[in-house]
Amino acid sequence: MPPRAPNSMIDLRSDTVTRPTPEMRAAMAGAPVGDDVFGEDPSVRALEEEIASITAKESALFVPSGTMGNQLAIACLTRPGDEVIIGEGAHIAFYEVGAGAALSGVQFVVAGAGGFFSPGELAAAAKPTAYYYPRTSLVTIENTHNRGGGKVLSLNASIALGAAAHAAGLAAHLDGARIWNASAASGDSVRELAAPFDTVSVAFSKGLGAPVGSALAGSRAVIQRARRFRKMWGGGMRQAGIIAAGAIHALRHHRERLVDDHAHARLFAAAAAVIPGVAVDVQSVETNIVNVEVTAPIDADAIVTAARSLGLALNATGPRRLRAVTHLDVSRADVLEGAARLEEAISSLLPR
Ligand code: TLP
Repeated sequence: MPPRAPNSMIDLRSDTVTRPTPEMRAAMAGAPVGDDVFGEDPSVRALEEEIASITAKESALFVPSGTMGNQLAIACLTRPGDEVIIGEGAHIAFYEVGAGAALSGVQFVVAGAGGFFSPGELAAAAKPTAYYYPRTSLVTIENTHNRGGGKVLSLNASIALGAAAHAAGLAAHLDGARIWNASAASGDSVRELAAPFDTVSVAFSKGLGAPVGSALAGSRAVIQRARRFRKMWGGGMRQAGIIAAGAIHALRHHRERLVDDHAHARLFAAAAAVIPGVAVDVQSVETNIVNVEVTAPIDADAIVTAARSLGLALNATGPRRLRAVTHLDVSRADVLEGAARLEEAISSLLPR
């Protein structure tokens, strides 16, 4: 990474803000392409095969976004009127513009608290089978959990939840937008973490640093249906090999370094934890997301504005909560400088 100009913005809003590296751009520029709506783009096919192999599912589909991957899973695994079990704060229900209701006609029910839930909480959330209840047909889990501060769902818990869903006759989908981080942090392979689920969506444009794209993996039959919905929803892409090549490059070159992002997140968390006016649960930082709770009587939005004027971008994810995310484009020095800028921003707002 080239050294950062002293006062340039340190952007910790999301791991989606990365720019393609020169090597990634070169791979994209040189990618063999064809018309993917005719199934003729060799780079897209190669990416889909690689994802099917990494996740150990029969088939995979390249899609423009994580949102489309998740929503295709819902469309394929439910019927209108069905209920889908989610964890608290699940991206699929709270940050995808109501797509589950609009596109698939489903409603959501939250199991447990804090994002993850146990097999018992899953069973409690599933509706009995009387004809007047909505039919519970699908369970979705997020690993890592975004709202939960990048927490990893362990392999044992994943296996237990998948088994509980299947025993109750429900399908199970894994929102694996950050499954790469979960795998890097836990040492469990993506294949193992995805195995308990019927479908898994994975993202290339978050921790892996590609500019565009996600994939949905699952059985051949489900992915065939998903391909039809993708076209119906306007997601059929033509020479998409240009962007698929960025994803392939990211898979080959940016997975091993995710542990650096995790170390940087822990470093930021430790530095932020001692700032007067905020609290950080340093122990809970397992991957690249840090939740910062504001304990001083200051709105998170006001901190975001003050921090931005000092060259630090972060997100307010609640009235008293900030989120910082580490990624490919921030170094160890950047996160330490970011924490210093956060301290300056907060101290400028504290009542004297
Ligand atoms: N998350 C984004 C924002 O939308 C909040 C972020 O900055 O974290 N699943 C999970 C767990 C996600 O975190 C996201 C994006 C998605 C799905 C959706 O992916 P995209 O943005 O590609 O549709």
